[in-house]
Amino acid sequence: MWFGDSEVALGGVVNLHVVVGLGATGISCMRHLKAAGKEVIAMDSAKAPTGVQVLQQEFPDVKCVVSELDPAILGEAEEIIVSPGVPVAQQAFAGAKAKGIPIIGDIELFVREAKAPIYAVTGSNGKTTVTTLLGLMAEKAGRRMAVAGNIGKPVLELLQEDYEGYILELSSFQLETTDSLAAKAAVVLNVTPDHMDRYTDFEAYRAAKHKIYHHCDNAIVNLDSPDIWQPLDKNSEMISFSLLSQQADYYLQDNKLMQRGKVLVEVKQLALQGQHHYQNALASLAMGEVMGLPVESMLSVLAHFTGLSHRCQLVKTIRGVSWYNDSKATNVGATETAIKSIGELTEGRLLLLAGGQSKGADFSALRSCVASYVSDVILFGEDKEQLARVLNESARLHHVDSLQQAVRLAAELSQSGDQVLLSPACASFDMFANFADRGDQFIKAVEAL
Ligand code: UMA
Ligand code: ADP
Repeated sequence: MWFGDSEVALGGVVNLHVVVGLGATGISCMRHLKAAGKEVIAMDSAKAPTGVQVLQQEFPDVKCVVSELDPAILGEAEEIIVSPGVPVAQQAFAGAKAKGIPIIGDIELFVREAKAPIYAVTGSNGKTTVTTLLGLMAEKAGRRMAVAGNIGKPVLELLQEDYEGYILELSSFQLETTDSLAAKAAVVLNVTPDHMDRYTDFEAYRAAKHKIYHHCDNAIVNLDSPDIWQPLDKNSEMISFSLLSQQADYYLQDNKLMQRGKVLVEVKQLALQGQHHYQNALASLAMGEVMGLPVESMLSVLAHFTGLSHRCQLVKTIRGVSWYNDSKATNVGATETAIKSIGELTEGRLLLLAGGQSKGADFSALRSCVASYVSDVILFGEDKEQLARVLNESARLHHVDSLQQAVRLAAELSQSGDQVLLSPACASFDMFANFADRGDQFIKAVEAL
């Protein structure tokens, strides 16, 4: 379907740019390309994409194809700009690919224009936390740095203003379609399986994350997982962090965060306790070194940062039972981390609420940590049977139809001294608008107990 003048034919259109996906990213790409005077067509597989009204208001002359992607138009483009949520493996792009038409994303458009240094963060878990920490650390040091990317704000929105640096959270989807990034510093925090419905295998997912290191000046690497950063470009300086090895530049030793033999801080002085929080702190300190941030301002942020909503946050303690919201745990690695960190804190039982959309995940990695720490798993959502098949010998399983039922059942099953953890290991889109909506509904249900 066409919006706009259906008489318009493609013949004669030169330098055509096709923007695929009309969410937040697509709209930012439209604004950027139109401001640069480009000829643009917008396209979206949805019937009524969220950005279509903005598009019609701001660019009434722009043609927009909805309901499906049109391979013929894609095949006429000089460049195709896809949103992160658009898989480029789909058939509609085959012809364009065969013709060698570049398929890029908003990050590629951004890095071609950006003048200030880029500090780039990726990983399967901890991206938003580390990106936020770096933003707070820069602010504390009085530096004018922007924060954007997968965290929510499309990067192209930053080009309007002057900044002395850009702190970007980048997803594997965004990195897939970016070739010109040459970050001042880049970090892959960790890589555990996620988005397996989008990648052919784990290696393809890992390779997408690894692109963040291409042409970077300083590669910040996790010494505990060499497979996620090797090999590095020969011109990149390496700064390492580790939870296990004192050979790293930043590491954990005797409950202290260390920098090359020097004690930075005892972990008990940090607002957040637990191995993954220390990993995020060490990675942030290493990135901050390249950003030129004073250690004191970084440590001050770490001392006060109590974490982001929906990431393993204590909601409330009711009649001796502590209720934790970890709705942002949308993959197995995040849930494993939450179970271990809460499980190790508690003498009582741990009850887990999990389920949703699996995204092609293999849940078997959860088996042993559930067996070690969890007494009961309350399962909900589209792929709960998949979880049940894997966990049936690890804990008592209960099946429910809604998150509210899960909360009520957990209240019946738990007693003083126990912990209840919502950490779904799944995406939320089967039953909720997004992970934040799932977390908010959980909090509401807990508060109603
Ligand atoms: N669409 C198509 N064809 C398709 C698939 C999607 O036309 O085959 C259309 C949809 O109909 C929709 C549009 O694409 O109209 C949506 O694009 P999008 O999913 O890329 O969403 P945006 O609103 O542009 O948000 C994106 C990121 N979304 C995804 O990666 C799925 C946001 O990350 C990011 O904050 C934002 O750009 C700004 O950079 C969200 C996310 O879930 C938070 N990220 C994943 C994660 O963190 O696990 C990677
Ligand atoms: P991302 O942006 O990569 O999704 P977040 O900071 O939003 O990361 O955290 C997502 C989930 O991962 C939360 O459940 C959080 O508790 C968990 N998490 C945060 N940091 C780490 C880490 N370093 N390793 C493993 N899990 C983590």
